[in-house]
Amino acid sequence: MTLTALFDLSLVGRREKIALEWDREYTFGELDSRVCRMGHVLAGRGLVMGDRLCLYLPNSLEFIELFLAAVRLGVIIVPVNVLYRGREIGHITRDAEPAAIVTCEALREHVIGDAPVWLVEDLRSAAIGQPETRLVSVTEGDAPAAIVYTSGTTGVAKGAVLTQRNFVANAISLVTAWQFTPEDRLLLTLPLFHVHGLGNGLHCWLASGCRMRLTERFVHDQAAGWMLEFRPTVFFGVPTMYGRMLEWDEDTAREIGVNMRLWVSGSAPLPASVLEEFQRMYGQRILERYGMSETLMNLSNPYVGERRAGSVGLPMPGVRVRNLSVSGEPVADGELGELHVQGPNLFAGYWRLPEATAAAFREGGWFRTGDLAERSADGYYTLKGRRSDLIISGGFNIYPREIEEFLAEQPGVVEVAVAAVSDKRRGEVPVAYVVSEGEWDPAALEEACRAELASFKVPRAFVQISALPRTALGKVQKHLLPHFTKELS
Ligand code: MLC
Repeated sequence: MTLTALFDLSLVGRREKIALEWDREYTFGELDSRVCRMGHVLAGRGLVMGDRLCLYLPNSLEFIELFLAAVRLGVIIVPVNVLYRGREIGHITRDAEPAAIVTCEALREHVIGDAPVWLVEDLRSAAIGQPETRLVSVTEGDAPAAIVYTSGTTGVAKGAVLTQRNFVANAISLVTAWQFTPEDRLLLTLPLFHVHGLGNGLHCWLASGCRMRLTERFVHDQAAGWMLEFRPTVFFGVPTMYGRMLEWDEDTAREIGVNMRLWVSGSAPLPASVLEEFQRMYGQRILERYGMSETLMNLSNPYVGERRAGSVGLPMPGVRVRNLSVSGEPVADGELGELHVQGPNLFAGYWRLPEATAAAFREGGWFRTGDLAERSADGYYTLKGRRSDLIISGGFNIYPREIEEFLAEQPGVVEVAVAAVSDKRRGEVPVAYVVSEGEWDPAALEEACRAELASFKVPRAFVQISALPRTALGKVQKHLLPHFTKELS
């Protein structure tokens, strides 16, 4: 099945129903017409099947229109985190070779590279006079729908190619497992440039035909008001958001809880203390699930049944999960292994990187997640750490290697290691340990990072050390870095 066929169940099948609250209410029919018009704009600018189109845009109605129009034309969307800056954007536009990068006036100054820049403000005006006839290329479900950049141990972001079928399988499986109906009301504050907001939020909405209120982002001192006003039945969030919601007053929490049927958490581990306190205040138990950009959703605590604190639950429909030892043998329940997954949700490979793609899979199409896990005797998986030194801050992934490589290029930096320090609000934040020569100027290092990297990747502190702790073979031992004690929140 293609995404267009799946989404048409709502866009065509529920034309009169209210679909979206953005600046006003839109029916599915109106939305469909807007997508048709945007399709003509894109086709008129010469986009054809297989072309890449970067979207460097905050959440908006136009983001949705562009995504859906591209999917119909077989154009591959490359979503770009709005917090990315020069270095990150430069890499993506060089690597994906997009026909254009769509951005807005406010973000334009950050776009570098040779790709043509299309302003969303212009596309919006151009769409007004377009016909409402449908342009749909004949694609199979195996056609790529998006390339989502995800960093790796190499320090350079790799493009995970997700097919239409990957997204379709994910949406159908979530709608079923989490019991979505057209009567649901989804409040979506997650960014659409990541698979959590896009593949879960946007696609569950369109596949189920429920009503969605979209906001530009999660603003913690406004979100309580949105919830009281919109009365959502479903909310998708990262643990930082749930942590923030514990700061709201108890009456508000109780009131919000009355209409809600499902709170889902993902993208970073949910502390058991947040789960318990949230249940006390809101009257419901958050459902924790586990996914990745390369695989979309893999495991979830059950909708009906025990939602176990600290566990990411059981395999999603259609997903096979194995816990394997280093040599590829299944490990016994209760023992630590590396989590491997297989199913229709697995991406097609890394964009133009056959070697990295081959390295990511084992025989039989099993994808190596890089996460270490244990399975209980009754089948629940619990994540116990990662093979790589990935840092997750507020639900955004940070690969230390990328920051280390950037800092190593700065004047006076001899050697550098970036490691995670725990943070009450964001879960983890990066801290840089630097061996330097000449004058020690941490402010200059911070400024350089701010200019070229997303704000969540800028180290929260720069610590000068005399040498990096290394093994006899020269590998940096991050656990031996001086313990960082300064309060960061
Ligand atoms: C954060 N910022 C944003 C932003 N989100 N700016 C623009 N648009 C957004 N969507 C910036 C803020 O301006 C600020 O910048 C800094 O980030 C911190 O924001 P905050 O609101 O002060 O902090 P906080 O209350 O901690 O909330 C942050 C947050 C954000 C939770 C809203 O971290 C967030 O939206 N996280 C979601 C990440 C996500 O969707 N991950 C999914 C990955 S997919 P400054 O310059 O002042 O620091 C994946 C697979 C899976 O992992 O399984 O889901």
